[in-house]
Amino acid sequence: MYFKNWTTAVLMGGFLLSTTYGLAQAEKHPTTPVGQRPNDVAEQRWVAEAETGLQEVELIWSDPPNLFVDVRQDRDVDGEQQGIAEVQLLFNQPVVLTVEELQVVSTAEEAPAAVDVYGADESWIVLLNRPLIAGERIMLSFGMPNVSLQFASRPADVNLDGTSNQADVRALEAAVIARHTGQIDRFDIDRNGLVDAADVTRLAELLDGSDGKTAWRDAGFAVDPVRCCCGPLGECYVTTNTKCNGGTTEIGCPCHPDPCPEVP
Ligand SMILES: [Ca+2]
Ligand SMILES: [Ca+2]
Repeated sequence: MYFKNWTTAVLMGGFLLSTTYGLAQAEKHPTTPVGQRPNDVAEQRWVAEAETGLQEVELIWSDPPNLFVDVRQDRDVDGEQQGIAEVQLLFNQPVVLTVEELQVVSTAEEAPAAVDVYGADESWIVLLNRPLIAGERIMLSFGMPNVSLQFASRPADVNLDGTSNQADVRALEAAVIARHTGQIDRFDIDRNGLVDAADVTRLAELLDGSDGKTAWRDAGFAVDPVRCCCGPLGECYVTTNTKCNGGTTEIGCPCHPDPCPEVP
């Protein structure tokens, strides 16, 4: 089960992890250097880890939550880079995670790598060697079946439709007028904890490329999730294409079992 509502996830995460990390840690989001938008999707062979014997493990909470879209990258805030580079995890039972078990698949030419994993029992933190770059999508999996997370960076795409344009400004303005506090991570573009007119200004900077940074107006982003595909010889691979290659069939991610069962 995943908490798809960000605020719920943060609040529950703060509560659940309060004895270990505290709410401040749960809300922390390190950053991202500005990167160029990946052009084409990448496709990577999936190498499944050996059977762990932890079939019953469930990821019951993460920060960011599964399928989280970061719409605020590409601008530092008070000297702090933005972007997803740290992932906090809470499992339903004690597990042991290692860097070697982690797999990261990305639409970027070079996927971010997990450089550190620390924690104990049910609570773990994964650190990537870089934040997601603008426009990137990744899938993170942990060497256990049916446990993976997907994140994306889509600067300025506030309404999450895959394009950054004036419609996002209108969506944000509506949130400001409505004093929207339910999805602050989408609407608090300048990260000051409030949703107000200053966020509209910051969004305009994202769209128009102030300070010599990329202008994201009319940028189009793929919104499809990363998918896993099974080939005729049982080979499983992960792709960021919009569909599996010919002769292969989409299956659930991460690839498990691998080799995957032959699909009739
Ligand atoms: Ca949009
Ligand atoms: Ca704000």
